[in-house]
Amino acid sequence: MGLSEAVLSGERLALARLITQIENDTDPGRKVLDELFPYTGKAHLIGVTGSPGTGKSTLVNQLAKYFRSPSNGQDRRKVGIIAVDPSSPFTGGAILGDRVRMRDLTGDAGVFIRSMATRGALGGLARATTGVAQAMDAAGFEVILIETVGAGQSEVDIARLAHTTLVVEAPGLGDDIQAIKAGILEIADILVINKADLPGVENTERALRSNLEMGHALKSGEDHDRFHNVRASISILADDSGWTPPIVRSIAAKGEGITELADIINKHAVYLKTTNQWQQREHNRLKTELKLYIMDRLYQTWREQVPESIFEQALEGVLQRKRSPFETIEQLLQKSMLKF
Ligand SMILES: Nc1nc2c(ncn2[C@@H]2O[C@H](COP(=O)(O)OP(=O)(O)OP(=O)(O)O)[C@@H](O)[C@H]2O)c(=O)[nH]1
Ligand SMILES: [Mg+2]
Repeated sequence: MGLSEAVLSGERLALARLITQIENDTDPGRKVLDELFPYTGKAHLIGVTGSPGTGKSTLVNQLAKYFRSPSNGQDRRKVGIIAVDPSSPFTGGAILGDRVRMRDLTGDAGVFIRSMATRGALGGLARATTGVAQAMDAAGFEVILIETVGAGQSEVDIARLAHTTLVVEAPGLGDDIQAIKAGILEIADILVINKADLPGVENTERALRSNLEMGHALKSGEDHDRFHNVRASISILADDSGWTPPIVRSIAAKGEGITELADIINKHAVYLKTTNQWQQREHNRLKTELKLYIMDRLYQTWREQVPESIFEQALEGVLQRKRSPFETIEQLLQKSMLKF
């Protein structure tokens, strides 16, 4: 049996092998993904992002347990987890910590966990993450949780690869919510205030709400009076698509608020499907994916044509302020065979 068939039939070892190939961006790995692509598109991709230490891994662990629970009144769903760690190497503390936190999920054949670290060039991580999500999707994992630290553009890109994006905040990160600086609130479908057992929850919620109001309500001309009659935990601010990014509180460490959160995640999927926006998201998602591939591929191809010495020389010219980066790129492009 080939690797594709083995993955399709749900063999864990085959999936693990394929994922390694995807991470290393090998030709055979790409070929298997090509073969599997027609079998993808079934999973609900859920991005979980937010500032470091807000409890994302703990939350992902709890959500996975919930989706695996036979007692939640719904079908048990197979859950894939991708923990993307943009900073630390594979053996890093954060990932080791995640392993410990997710220990209670191991041994369940309906859960597959993979941690990934940054490698390769521009777009490499997002590309690999997409590939891993596709592999899990083809292998029959119905819910795929993708955890990223919301610290920069690459995390935002990864979040865009999801159907539903959770932005996780926690009290005590300072008056200014860190994620706001990264513009990450704009990509939130659901806002989670985790660590709701800590003091300052009200402040965090107020800060989030006022930022949402600035971002969404004024734009869409919502009637401000409506804000006063609303349940504290639910925001009525609608984005352009008509979805209201709710604010949900949780205490992931104690498993509190998880049922409510899972419920809203499911509602978001239903909402997307009944309003045709699932297709719209798929369109946007695949567009982002194609863009990432193109960026990655063009950059790699171009770099292969430009000898390191020439690149370094050009960089030196920029360092000495002889030429601007823009002029430098123009010159380098003229020297290479790739024309734009
Ligand atoms: N008080 C409290 N602590 C929590 C809660 N949820 C998680 N924690 C703790 O917060 C710490 C960080 O949790 P993680 O789940 O690793 O957070 P993370 O966002 O995944 O962290 P990074 O991946 O490193 O950004 C751990 O010590 C958790 O036990 C909660 O609801 N309340
Ligand atoms: Mg984590």
